[in-house]
Amino acid sequence: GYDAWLGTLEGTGKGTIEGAGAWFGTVIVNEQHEVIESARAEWCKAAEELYGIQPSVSQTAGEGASGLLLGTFGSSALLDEALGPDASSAVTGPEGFLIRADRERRRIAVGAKTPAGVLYGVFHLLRLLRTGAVPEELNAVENPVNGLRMINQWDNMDGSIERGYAGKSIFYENNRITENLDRIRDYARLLASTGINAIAINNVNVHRYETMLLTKEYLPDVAKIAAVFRAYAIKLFLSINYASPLEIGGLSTADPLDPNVRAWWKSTAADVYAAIPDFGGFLVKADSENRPGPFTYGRDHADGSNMLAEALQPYGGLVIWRCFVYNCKQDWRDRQTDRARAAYDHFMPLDGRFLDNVILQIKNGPMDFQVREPVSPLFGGLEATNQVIEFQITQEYTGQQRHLCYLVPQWKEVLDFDTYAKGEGSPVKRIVDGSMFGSRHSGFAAVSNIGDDTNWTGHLLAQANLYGFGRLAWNPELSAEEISREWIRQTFGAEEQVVRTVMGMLMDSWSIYESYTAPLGVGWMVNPDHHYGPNVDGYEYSKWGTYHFADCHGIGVDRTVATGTGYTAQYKGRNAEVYESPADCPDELLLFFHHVPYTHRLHSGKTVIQHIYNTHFEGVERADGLKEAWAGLAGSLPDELHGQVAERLAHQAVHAREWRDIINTYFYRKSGIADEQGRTIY
Ligand code: BDP
Repeated sequence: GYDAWLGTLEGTGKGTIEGAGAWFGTVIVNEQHEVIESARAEWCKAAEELYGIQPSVSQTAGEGASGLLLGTFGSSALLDEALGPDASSAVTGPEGFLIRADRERRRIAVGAKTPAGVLYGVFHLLRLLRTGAVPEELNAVENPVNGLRMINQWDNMDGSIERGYAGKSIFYENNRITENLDRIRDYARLLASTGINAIAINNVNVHRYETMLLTKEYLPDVAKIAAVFRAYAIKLFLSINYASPLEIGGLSTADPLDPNVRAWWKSTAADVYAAIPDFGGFLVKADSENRPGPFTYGRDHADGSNMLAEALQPYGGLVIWRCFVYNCKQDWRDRQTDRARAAYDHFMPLDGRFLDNVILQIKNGPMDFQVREPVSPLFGGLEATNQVIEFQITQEYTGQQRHLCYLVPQWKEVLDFDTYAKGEGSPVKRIVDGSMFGSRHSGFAAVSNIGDDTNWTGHLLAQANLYGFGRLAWNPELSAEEISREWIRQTFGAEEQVVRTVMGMLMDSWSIYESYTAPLGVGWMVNPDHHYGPNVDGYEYSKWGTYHFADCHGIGVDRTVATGTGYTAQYKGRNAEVYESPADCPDELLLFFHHVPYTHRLHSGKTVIQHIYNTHFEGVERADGLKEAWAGLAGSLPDELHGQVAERLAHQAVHAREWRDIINTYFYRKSGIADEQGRTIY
């Protein structure tokens, strides 16, 4: 699993392509640029691995030459001629590319406006070849839909990873930056191959050592990592501690309006850019879950972020400011403290007050990466503020990479959700790609799921989530099926039974996980702190604002305007009405928005209690089904890879039973209502 989707095609051996020697035997490239050099190296490595060809590299070639031509537009007459006259108009964005094949000459040309575009073009070419394209049919134009396509590492310098489920950090050990850059380089390759162009390399919870990454002691090592990513056209960002002026600056305040604080950040920015001239900027978690922020000084988040933005502005740097801001020490006495309301309540009044190089990073839902949540109403609410959407690839609440949960279908639902921001037809994807409100900066960010496990993601099939995130950030119109098919074919080869089976497993997995965990959008019900495994009341009587309110009469959170927290009013148009009404609210979100009796009848025709029983019994059967489907692939995949996944699926099946039994028993005891089908509930 180490090579992930960039390896040889498992089980299928070297590919054969008619005339491969002519098509792939030469690379013609005449530019000196490290990103183009990466593109060339990727091509040569893959040609060797896939076809057993070691291409020769040349700078020039005669008109009739065959082979692969690489470069930016205008870099050679031969390339321009091979790409055709419409090339530069077809490639609209700086990172787009064009691929053109010439059957007669046995020549493929990859051209772009920038070296980054050339690299993406080569990776796309390899993707096409790995998924069965024949050279003569290669013709493609691609332009990424989203500008920022970013990964967030939640890595700590002691080597641990917050919410990491695949081993230790590949970036840090013993509070130092690792000296082993090879693994980081391989990670950069994987990310760039999916189109990722930015990375924040430390946890958003920035503690003592991570705070020091901004100091002259650590910056030279940070610069080494930046150099690795630079060769793959990925910009490096750091998460910063808002209290840095106090903790490492020797000041007595971090007040964003204090002149000394402002001067300190300016000189710190100068140090950072002296070490890393193309540094991306800062990612900031402030006033959230006990992290410091401008609230301490009676300032708001526009004051707080704009101050940093001014410091970075001379260098073109960005401030990515997270909206995951809520009171984590609350009780429910005051309806207004509904945690779901918090981000909107904090940030809506600030819309339009942020500088141009500030971007708000908004989690997909209002709570926290649950298996099911509505879409954050900030999407469609904010109109005059740069925004990126934040997804969680690491499976904190979706099985922690021990359970299978392919998240692309969930992300697709979020992206396709109609916000009604400008009336019908205002989906989230048009807001986060910047087109709806003409935002200067916009895009996707997500929390990574990798660690130093050999296969990167612990669960081999969880690689599909990392791959899928990058692909979706590049083009949110790709379907979850298409993305899974691409990933499977590049990872496991083309055998039809393998492709069909794995795709079926991936596509069902989110719904399976949802079916045996917290029901109908209510969320949580996990063990506190580590968040793995069932615990219905684990968060029920704590301060985190994460409740289900189950008693002997009913369950769910009343978030209506009429009788509840008023959260539904944060939505626009039809959404506000649909969510306000228990009769209209979609089943899968009913308990997120309403407190209902167990006998409440869903649109499905089932009562809430019967739905809980049914889905939990079926969920276990479906988890067993995953295990069996995979067992059927023994012999069609390398034993080692097959074994890894089989082991996880066996655990999942057992653990799904634990979920079923705890949830069903709890609700049977609370409600006193028996299962219609008389199944045993312990
Ligand atoms: C929650 C995690 C916590 C993170 C936080 C965040 O439990 O570890 O620090 O999100 O996004 O999901 O900042």
